[in-house]
Amino acid sequence: MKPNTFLSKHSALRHFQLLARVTSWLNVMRTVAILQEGDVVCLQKLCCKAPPPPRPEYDVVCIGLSGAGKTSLLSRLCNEISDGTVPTTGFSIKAVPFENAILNVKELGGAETIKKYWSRYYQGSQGVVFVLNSAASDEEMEASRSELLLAMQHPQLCTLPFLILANHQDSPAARSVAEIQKFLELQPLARGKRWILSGSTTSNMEAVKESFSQLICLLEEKEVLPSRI
Ligand SMILES: Nc1nc2c(ncn2[C@@H]2O[C@H](COP(=O)(O)OP(=O)(O)OP(=O)(O)O)[C@@H](O)[C@H]2O)c(=O)[nH]1
Ligand SMILES: [Mg+2]
Repeated sequence: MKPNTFLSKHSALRHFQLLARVTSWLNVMRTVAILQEGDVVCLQKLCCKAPPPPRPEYDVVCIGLSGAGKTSLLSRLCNEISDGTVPTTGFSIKAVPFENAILNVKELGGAETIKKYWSRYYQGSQGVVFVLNSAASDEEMEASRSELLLAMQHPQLCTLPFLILANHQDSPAARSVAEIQKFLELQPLARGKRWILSGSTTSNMEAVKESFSQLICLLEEKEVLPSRI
């Protein structure tokens, strides 16, 4: 009897151990199954989420006399830090990313030898950025004004929104935005046109981004708004 009892106890124990192993294995399997299920749900959520809509792109031409700061501002907007900016020979194109849009900005060099060819590169533009040096001599300010007025009257630009940046605002000799607005006498010519005049400096790029955001708002407007002046 005893050996039999021992055997039955022994086999019961083995059965119990086996059962425990199978149960724990089943639990593990169930846990893995649950995890996998969860993972699938997560993956589905990640993969099946609609991609964000593409940002609209606008082609913008950037002009202004040499040294106004066009390359410096655009490089910083693209997070490119360049020491010792060299004058732009010909033109340079940068895709400048903003939260709601991408601006493909074509900067035209402002040197005397290049300036006369600016109008050849206007075609296809949807907006204009005009940069001037607020601390320039009166003579250079006058030259800037003439170029701006020519651009505003050009058949390929006259209906487009303009962002005018009175740059170098950090310079001690810089004229204020109000002084520049008075000096430029844009009112008669710019009446009915969409334009923004903002002060800017490479040392405050947040303000520059805000000015570009306002330009993007103008670019997004479907219909031409009445005079902003
Ligand atoms: N203090 C100061 N210096 C600036 C500012 N913007 C540009 N500069 C300096 O002005 C010089 C000319 O700047 P650029 O960006 O090359 O000017 P640009 O308009 O591209 O000139 P071109 O390519 O020749 O038409 C550089 O030495 C810049 O560092 C500014 O807001 N403040
Ligand atoms: Mg340049």
